[in-house]
Amino acid sequence: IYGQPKVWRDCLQALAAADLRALVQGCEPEKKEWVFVGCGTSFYLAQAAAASVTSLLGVPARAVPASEILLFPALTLPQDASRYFPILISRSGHTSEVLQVAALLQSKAVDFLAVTCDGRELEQMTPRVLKFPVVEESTVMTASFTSMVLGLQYLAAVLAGDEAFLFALRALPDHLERLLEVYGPQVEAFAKAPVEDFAFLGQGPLYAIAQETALKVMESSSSYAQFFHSLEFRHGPKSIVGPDTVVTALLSESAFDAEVAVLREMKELGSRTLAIANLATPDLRQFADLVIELDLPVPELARIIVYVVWGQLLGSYRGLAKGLNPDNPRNLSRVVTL
Ligand code: F1P
Repeated sequence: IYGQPKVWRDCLQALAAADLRALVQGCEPEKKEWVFVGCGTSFYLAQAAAASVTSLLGVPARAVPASEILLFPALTLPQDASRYFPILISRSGHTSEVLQVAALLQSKAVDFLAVTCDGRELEQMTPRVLKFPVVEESTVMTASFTSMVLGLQYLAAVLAGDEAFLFALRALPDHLERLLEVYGPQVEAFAKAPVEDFAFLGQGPLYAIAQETALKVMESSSSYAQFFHSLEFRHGPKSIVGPDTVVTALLSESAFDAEVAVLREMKELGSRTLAIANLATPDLRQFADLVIELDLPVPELARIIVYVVWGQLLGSYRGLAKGLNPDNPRNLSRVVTL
């Protein structure tokens, strides 16, 4: 987790050298709908990528779990194969459900892009491969998640010709280095409290990040963690809130006031609260138990991978505090093969 600034720098270097336009030639998102596919963390990655493509290029894009394509194909993909461009995401390139989707696409002669770190079987199944220089020993995906989101945002920004966005992405490693020094120890101390019940709230592109953050905390610390759209939390889920819960708000800039109001309400109901914001207000500092202020002078969308790092740390430190090995969670394997 602490190595992410270096891993991002390596990925940015590889992306700058790659011919990204050629990778998607003939299947640009204005011509075909991009459908991002993955399992587990790679499905949340798919959601972050779809939101990024829509925001940067102004065209619809979607994310679906690989299992949904296999089990309910008519609900997920159009009959007419010329209308969509699947992007299959898998750190290992070895997950059975993703490989089965790849085989299905091959049988229909549908072109697809593979996004991966290890490559394995997946990269053999298509000439279009975006491979990231990320070596991750842990069962739990951390740097591979952030790097692949970074890479897919980079690809979308290249296609959009958005130089300012590319410039912002290139600045992220230095910013994260600074933030890890300040907030790493604070998250470590926060994670010592014996809490078993976590809720992560986010909206827009940060909803995918809330999902991934909850998964990190579940995997790394074997705790209960849920995720919700921030304002949805009031519609029922808040009945779980009390002194044994931690509610974390991933606060956007565009919906800041509405999202802060939810977090304040949960504090008043007795929950411990953690806020991650780009710029914190005095009011937020006053009621939240921990505030992580990113202070990133980059577009809101370019910040999303920095939001997930604190949940990665929270899960790992919580797991360590419980005497667990966060790299090797119980019941999990690095790759799910059926
Ligand atoms: C995806 C994944 C992980 C999860 C677990 C099993 O793998 O579901 O998200 O943490 O370790 O694998 P991949 O298809 O991206 O390799």
